[in-house]
Amino acid sequence: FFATLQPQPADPLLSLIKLFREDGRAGKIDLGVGVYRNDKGETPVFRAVKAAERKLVETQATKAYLGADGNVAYLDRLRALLFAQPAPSDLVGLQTPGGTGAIRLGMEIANAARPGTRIWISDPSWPAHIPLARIAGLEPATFRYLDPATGLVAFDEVMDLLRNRAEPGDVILLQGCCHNPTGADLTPAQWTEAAAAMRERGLIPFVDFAYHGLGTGIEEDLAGVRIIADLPQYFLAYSCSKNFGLYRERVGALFVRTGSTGSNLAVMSNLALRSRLLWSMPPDHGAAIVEAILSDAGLTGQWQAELAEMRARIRGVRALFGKVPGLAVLAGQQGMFAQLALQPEQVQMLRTEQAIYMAESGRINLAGISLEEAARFIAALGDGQAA
Ligand code: PLP
Ligand code: TYF
Repeated sequence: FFATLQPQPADPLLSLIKLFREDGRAGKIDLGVGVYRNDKGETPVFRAVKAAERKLVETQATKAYLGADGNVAYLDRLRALLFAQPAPSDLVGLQTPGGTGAIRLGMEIANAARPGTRIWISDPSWPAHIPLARIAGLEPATFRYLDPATGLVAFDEVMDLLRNRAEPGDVILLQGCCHNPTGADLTPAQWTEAAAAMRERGLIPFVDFAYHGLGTGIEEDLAGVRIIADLPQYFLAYSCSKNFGLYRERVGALFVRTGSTGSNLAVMSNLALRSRLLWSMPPDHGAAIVEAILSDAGLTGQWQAELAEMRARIRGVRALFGKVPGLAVLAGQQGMFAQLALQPEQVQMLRTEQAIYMAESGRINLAGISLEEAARFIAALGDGQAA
């Protein structure tokens, strides 16, 4: 029965977790998978999360099923956090297992509405985007995103896509902030220009928002999403994995602006049907934590302070790298990731000779390094480039 199956490659980013764990060398450095670490290399549970969990243990009265759309109070809190108030009446939302669940479900709905729709994905992007689009039935296509000379978004290419290459009804996948893997984000003025072009040409934005609060600030990081939110129809896939440190709890949400309240029932019931067929209903614990944090001013303040600490640390590492010849662009970019101009052989050499782990693409997770280790990494990079 299973003889027809071919072995599939493991996710290269997730494979790094295991490779790194198995490396016995002292002083090894993990710049691989996108998980925030503090200066000691730990990914601690947020204090606000611990407090919310204690509260849940005390107060949660049942673990009985919730409905297919998940925790409604959690969704209301996210809606209030993300959208200008009052949120439009044609905005529907559903809790999902992580940002990945939201992306998959959004793509399923896009394909259910218009089978085989083309979806434009930045090159480079998070490696799961293209296979997720394909498995949902969409037709992925790519556009060049980064200008390596400046470290900024190749905005002319983005606008050429939106004005000329994409066709009405195409979906445009954009990351809300802290672009993975480049760290290059659109400026608010560029978001405005891009949104105007999408409106004019009938393109449907699909925003993947997985790093809210890890860029400049909780409010500042919303600039792009708020501009897109004025468009008549869009998808927004939200993840609480990084900004609440809830990775393994699988907390996310999908919001869809349907274009008219008359479409809400059709869109929402199709979302509910497909989510039921994919995962029945989303896991509760993580979303209950987020709800507990966002519904308590004290916990919200604590969460905001912890996120601010993370941003400050990432900025510190960026500033340090920014002083290295050839890496100045890193100082002005956003979030945990940066794309280094390394060949796969150089990446391999850093791994075997220096115990420094990063994605084969040369993407590094800046939060993976302590300020102390950074000096060794920078020196190793110099050696690698000279070799
Ligand atoms: N989108 C991007 C750009 C990401 O980097 C990630 C990373 O994990 C996700 C979505 C999905 O996150 P999760 O499914 O863990 O919430
Ligand atoms: O890009 C990253 O490293 C994070 C974590 O299949 C991740 O987004 C990587 C691969 C994957 C799921 C999450």
